[in-house]
Amino acid sequence: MRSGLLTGFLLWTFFLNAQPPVHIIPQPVRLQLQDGAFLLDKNVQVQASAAGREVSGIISYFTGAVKQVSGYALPVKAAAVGKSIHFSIGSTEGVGEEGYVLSVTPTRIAIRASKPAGLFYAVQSLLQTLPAVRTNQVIRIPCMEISDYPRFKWRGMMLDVSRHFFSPELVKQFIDLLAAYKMNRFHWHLADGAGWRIEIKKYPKLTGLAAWRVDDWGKAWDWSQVRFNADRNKATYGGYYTQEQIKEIVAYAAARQITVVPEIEMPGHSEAAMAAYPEYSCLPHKHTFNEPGDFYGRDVHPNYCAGNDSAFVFLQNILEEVMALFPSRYIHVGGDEVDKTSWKQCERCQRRMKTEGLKNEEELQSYFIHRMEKFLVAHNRKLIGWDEILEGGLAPQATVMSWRGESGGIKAAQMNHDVVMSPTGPLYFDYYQGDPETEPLAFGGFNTLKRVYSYEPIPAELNSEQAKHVLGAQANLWTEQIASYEHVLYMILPRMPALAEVLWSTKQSRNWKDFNQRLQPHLVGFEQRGLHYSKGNFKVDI
Ligand code: TNX
Repeated sequence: MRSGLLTGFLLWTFFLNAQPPVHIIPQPVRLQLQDGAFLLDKNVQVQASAAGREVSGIISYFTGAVKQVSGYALPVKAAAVGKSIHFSIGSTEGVGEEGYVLSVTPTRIAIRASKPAGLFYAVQSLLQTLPAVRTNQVIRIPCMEISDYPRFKWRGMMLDVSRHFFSPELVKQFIDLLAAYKMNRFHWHLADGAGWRIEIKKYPKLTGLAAWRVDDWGKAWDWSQVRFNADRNKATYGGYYTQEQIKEIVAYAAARQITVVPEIEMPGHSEAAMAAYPEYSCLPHKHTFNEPGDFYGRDVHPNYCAGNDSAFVFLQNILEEVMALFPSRYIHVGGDEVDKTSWKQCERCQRRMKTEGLKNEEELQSYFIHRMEKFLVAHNRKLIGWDEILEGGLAPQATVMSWRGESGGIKAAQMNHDVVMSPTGPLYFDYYQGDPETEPLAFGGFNTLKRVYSYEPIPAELNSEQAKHVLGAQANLWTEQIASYEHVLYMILPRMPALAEVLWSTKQSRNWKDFNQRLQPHLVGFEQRGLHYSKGNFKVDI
């Protein structure tokens, strides 16, 4: 009896003093927990000591998120009194352009950064200490001091909206998730063989025709039955983003410190565009694009004709409209998996090779990309492309996205070109993350959570100068097999948060066991918010 009372007393005091665990992902560079807590209630006021639209946007993002979980609409004041949360822009030592300093005491939370980006990231850290969904309990934020900044400046995630289309609303939800984990590049794969997804005013057939197909391949994961839905969807399938919608998404992302990098694939992966405008291909007969995996399993793939100047004009006109919509310095021009057969069969291409002194079709591809780079550079933009752009000679200022392993990236960095690492293993999120027997059909491969978490973006082959060319890394979600947004979520959760930690936190702090522990409350949050995620069941990781 006495020992029962004692245990009860101990449990009670433990409960009163228990520090709610802080489970921030990505792990902050410096985090020091202290005794006590800031109790968030309806009397808390917010103070902004920095003016400007961007800062007030971040503050209303914060108060909006707090309102969702607490119900309190915290007032924003020029001079807050009492228990308060202070945002300020000012000098912060050692945390750089994206870093922040966050201090939580029982009466005051202070957030300081040299740029709005840092304030936004501090907000993300703070929000991760709140419940994931509406609660009627008092919210305790543990007292702590954080100073934090990212390891890499390119923390990216690509979404392929060509193979399957996702509405603007879903794209925004995707962006929200990236923002929650301090990711800052959204690579938007807007055009591929299976569908064109961006309105181009000059070429209406791209959206009138090339955005629609008969989808006889869309196997959607049936979430309620946990089995494949084998129904064949014969309806017209597709969609595209209007320029207005794109502007809105770009602004939405910018308010979350995310740059949207658009990709327009060339010279291959172009079946959809070629079906609408066959005159710009080498084989100007009928082209079709009926399947999400349209690039695969054909005899000859159409390419933009490298021997036809009007094909370049076509693409440059498209890029002009693209640049007007996307402020991103980088414009992605694809460049991967070009089937050179049509160029080999094309008289004009062969003639071009002769007049330009090009030895083979690889050099013709390089000529193609060089020409696009010249155009982009003249418009004050930078070209980025998949690692095939190295073949036949890299364009002088191009940045390489290394997907066929890291060798392309290593080579480019050794040539003093910037690089974004995105090797299929482990950064292709269309690959399996668990046992294929129980997982939804995936493209192939195995990229388990642990493999993602263990990824090191700087290859040992690079010396410290060359390593500076590695801007960061990104994961790619190709959607041949992914027809629903639930499935998108399932493929990126929780692998994306693992990648976020790889890209933000220090190399020394990486700890799989600790990450796993911090991840658990996030999984509960996903559950509570109805977000599908993989529980992971791949034995090698356990
Ligand atoms: C290769 S990665 C592709 C994509 C496919 C992907 C499937 C790359 C630049 N090209 O077209 O969707 O594999 O994993």
